Amino acid sequence: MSASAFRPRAVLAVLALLAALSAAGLARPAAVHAAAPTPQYALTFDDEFNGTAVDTSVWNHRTDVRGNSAQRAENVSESGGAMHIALKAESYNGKSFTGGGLVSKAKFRYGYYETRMRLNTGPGWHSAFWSTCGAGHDIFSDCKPRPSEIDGFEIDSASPRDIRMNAYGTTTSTTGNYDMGFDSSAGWHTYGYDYEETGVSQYIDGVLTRTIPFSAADNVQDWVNLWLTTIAFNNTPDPAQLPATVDWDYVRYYQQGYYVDNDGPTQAGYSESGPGWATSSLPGFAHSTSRYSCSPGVRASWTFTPPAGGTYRVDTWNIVDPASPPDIAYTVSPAEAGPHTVAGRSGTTGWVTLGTDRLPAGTTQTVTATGSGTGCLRADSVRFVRVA
Ligand SMILES: [Ca+2]
Repeated sequence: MSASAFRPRAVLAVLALLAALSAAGLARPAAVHAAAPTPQYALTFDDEFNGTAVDTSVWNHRTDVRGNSAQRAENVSESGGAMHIALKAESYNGKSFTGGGLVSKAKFRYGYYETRMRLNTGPGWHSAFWSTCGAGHDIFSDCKPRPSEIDGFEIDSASPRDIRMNAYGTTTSTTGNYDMGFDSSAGWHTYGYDYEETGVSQYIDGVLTRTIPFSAADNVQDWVNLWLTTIAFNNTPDPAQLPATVDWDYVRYYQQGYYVDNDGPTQAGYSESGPGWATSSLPGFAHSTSRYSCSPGVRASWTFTPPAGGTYRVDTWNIVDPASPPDIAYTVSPAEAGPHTVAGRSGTTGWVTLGTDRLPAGTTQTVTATGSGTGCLRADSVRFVRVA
């Protein structure tokens, strides 16, 4: 993804509109957003917060006790086209302050996440738009072992001009605090992060501001829930400035790449035929499991229906091993080229491109690998990346 694909003129127009609305006293701009990094990204999840109550079919509430606050479901409301997290001075669950937040029930991975947010005024509160595993009850025991965490932004209300982005996997990386050039409690702004295999990039009002690159050793590759939360943390709130609210206009998630895997949230698109299939000791993409069968004629298939028409590149995660077939036959249907043969015993484990095809919206594409009986067919993940 390249920053140059952004449309700064459109962003400037949006900013001008925001300024006009603000001057007119309209606090919440309607239906304006910075949009995804390139047109190849498709919106695959969103909540515009246009209802009168939080959609609990989509969201769990953050209800843990952390830092200086306990989190309460009743502190989160939806009205006027936005979601609001109320920040209060009240005794609850052993704390003197309460905050709250939402945690998606669904897990996501690579893609561009965006929200528009207006911070509270007054110190002591820590707002974050971030990705990690969990149901919101206890961030340290919801998921074991602790998975990747990407903090698309963290803002401490004691320093409302400063933002940071962090990535936690095997290693820890942070941009450190830096000045956004505005007070995030004084108005609405758009905040995004693009989480990809190769790193995570932070966007403010549609402008790429910071990138944290990943190496394979960083291991920041998990399926994770999406969190929009505000807790009392890092500083002590001032009761004289409470209650207060942090307002969230919407949350949107866009994807350019779609992964179909034998395990995890997309395993419904994976199927096997023939005897002898078992889970391998060889890891698949991003530390997932892989499958294998040594029987002749067995097949593994991956199916994908794009959310938007376009040109998609098809890659298979090829697990190179001395026991793999020397040549693995792949078919892609429908496809503009093929069939394809992938070397199973030479080279290194990783993505191998099978082809690039135009797919109308709603067309299901199927990738099939067939075992020859010479060696053991290995099956893991196929990705479909929209390139045009
Ligand atoms: Ca896998």
